[in-house]
Amino acid sequence: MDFHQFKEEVIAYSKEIGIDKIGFASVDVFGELKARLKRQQSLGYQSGFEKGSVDERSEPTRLLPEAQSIISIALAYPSKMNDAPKSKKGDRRGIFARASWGRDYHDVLRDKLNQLGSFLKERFPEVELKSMVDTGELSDRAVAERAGIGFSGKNCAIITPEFGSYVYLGEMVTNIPFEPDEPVDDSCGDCNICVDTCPTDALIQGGQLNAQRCIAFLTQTKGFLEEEYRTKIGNRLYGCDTCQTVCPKNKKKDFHNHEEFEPDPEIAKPRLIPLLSISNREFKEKFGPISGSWRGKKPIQRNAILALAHYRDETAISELIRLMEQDPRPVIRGTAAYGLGKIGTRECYEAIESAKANEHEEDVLFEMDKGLKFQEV
Ligand code: B12
Repeated sequence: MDFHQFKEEVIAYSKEIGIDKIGFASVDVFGELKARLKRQQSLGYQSGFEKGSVDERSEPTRLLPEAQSIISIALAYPSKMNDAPKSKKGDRRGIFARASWGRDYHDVLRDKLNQLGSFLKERFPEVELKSMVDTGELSDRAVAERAGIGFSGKNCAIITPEFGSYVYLGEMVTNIPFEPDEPVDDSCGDCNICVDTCPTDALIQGGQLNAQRCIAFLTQTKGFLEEEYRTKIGNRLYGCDTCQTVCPKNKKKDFHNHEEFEPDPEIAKPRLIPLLSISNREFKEKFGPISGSWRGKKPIQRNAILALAHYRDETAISELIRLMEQDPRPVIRGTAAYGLGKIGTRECYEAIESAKANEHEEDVLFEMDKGLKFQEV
């Protein structure tokens, strides 16, 4: 078989099915990644969302013993929302990060990889393959970097010359000996804007992130949010885009190549107060199809309370009192108490005082006291 010709056919087919960029990489051990993963682990900088051992993550042949190449794909997503509703006083809204706009990208990229897999199988019936999008062992970024999709920026993102960093990544390990592509040159240069702008100093240095401090990670935790971050999270309900929006390489990059990634503004930038009383069924119906709902309703509601507190939105007081008094989840009761304290009207403090008498959970009482402390400031 002429694998050079075959590669050209795969590239042409990928364009036909709407893959924005494709690249080919060798299956050599990812030595630099291995060292980085070990370093991150020993420093406690990992998020805990990573799958597999360091060896599985950096040695593709552990995942597919007959592996000979990796095909990396990228799909561009929009950076601007058409007709974005304004978050106004008395009608405040939260925001989902761009990577959660439109339909869950995992489904869309998996679908593309399945189509690509069928194409390979038709022409090369003895093909063996293993596809991954986000939840697999491989580092999608390390693969993309090697396959020439883009370079690894100081904000950690893979930055493509064409679409900036607003691309989703996925890959397919195959037993076909495709010729590897050349990596793209790193062009961050002296620019350090992302590192300097990160609201929580999570970017330790260019290319190194302490995920435990990254707002994208913090929005996805299920417990009480540490106090240090409660204001910094702002109105973010899921994810954080700061290190991407400030990146000069992303200037004027806004691609609407895929209908699936077009955000519904009422979902990507939803009103905050209705989120506080949304039923499980309604949440699943409305937010289930987006990637930002994968951790369930609780973190989104906790973040919505913190966003209302951030805005000191007095129109939320009655709903917050209801949550503080009646919600079965301690994280929600406690965060509501804290939020009421921050909003800080007399009604808020009186409500916290009286709810204290019926509260037995220590964590929640602790938050109630924190809420009451705002009076002294
Ligand atoms: C865990 C995880 C997170 C964690 C930790 C992120 C992190 N930086 O490690 C949290 C929850 C914080 C997170 C946040 C986000 N994530 Co995330 N996440 C992942 C996941 C599952 C694993 C990442 C990982 O292993 N990190 C460990 C570090 C050490 O490795 P790495 O970042 O993968 O790759 C770096 C190293 O490989 C190193 N490297 C290795 N070899 C070499 C060689 C050279 C020469 C160089 C220079 C560097 C280098 O550079 C790479 C790039 O920085 C991947 C999916 C996957 N399976 O890979 C998605 C993924 C990285 N996330 C993604 C996205 C979109 C995001 C967010 C933008 C979402 C948002 N808006 O909130 C933020 C961005 C935060 C940031 N600045 O990184 C995309 C990135 C797309 C892109 N263009 O880069 C991925 C690839 C998912 C996908 N399939 O599209 N994420």
